[in-house]
Amino acid sequence: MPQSQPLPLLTIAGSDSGGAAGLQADLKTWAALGVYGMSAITAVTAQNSVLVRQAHFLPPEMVAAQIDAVLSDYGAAAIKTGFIGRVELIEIIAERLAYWGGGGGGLPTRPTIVIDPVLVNHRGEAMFAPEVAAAYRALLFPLADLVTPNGAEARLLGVSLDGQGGRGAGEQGGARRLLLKGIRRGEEMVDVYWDGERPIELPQPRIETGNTHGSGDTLSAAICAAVAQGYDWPEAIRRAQAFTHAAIRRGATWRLGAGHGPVGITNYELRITN
Ligand code: PXL
Repeated sequence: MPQSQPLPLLTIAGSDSGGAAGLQADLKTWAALGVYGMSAITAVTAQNSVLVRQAHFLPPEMVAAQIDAVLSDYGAAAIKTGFIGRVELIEIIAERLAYWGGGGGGLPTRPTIVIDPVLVNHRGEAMFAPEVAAAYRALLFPLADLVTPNGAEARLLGVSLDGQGGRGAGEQGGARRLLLKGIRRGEEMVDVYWDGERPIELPQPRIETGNTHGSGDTLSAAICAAVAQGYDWPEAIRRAQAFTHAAIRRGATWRLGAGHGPVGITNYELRITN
């Protein structure tokens, strides 16, 4: 059988030495979904399931060089950003995304851009100075096809949807589309999608486990892949939710690390059919 062309996807994200979140979660998700993953590293973190011990941010020119190297050769059907954490990195990433997305580098089609605004740790505590959230809004929101904050990040970014503290239709901060991730409602976890028209609530049964490290990254990465594969946004989000749900279920009872354990990213379709 002839092989179809792989879809190249780029994550601009931090390394999680523990392999649970960050670019490791993105690349595992993309491998499981059968797309071709690439990475531009923003920061190297020394972390495990218990804590982030250190973060070393790369120089802006090095982040730009990685983005330019891969896009000028492989191109990308879609791009996701994750852990960035510094205003000067946001500035250079926004500049390079505007260049490549605006046709400057001669890409045949504009890559879809998903911004996962990583601003808090898993306890919901802010990790960076307030200027970082402001820079996301000013520089990355206008370039984004979708922004995927959790509840705590939405508050730091000043975005809200109807029924989540907003007035009227909500405040989307200039982003074209928003996905508010992981709102707990009784025995359900609800993600709310909003494209400026009406919010779509997407509930999932809650899985009782502490092993959710990387779940937000996995969801955003899976959405990025599904949109690149041609699904419309609500359907891409549904498929990504199913994928993430399967990852949380797979890791729900395992014991990896003493703290906030990782999700079990896996090719669940292969597991089901084999
Ligand atoms: O899950 C968000 C996240 C993503 N990437 C890196 C992180 C974190 C959370 O701490 O450290 C590198």
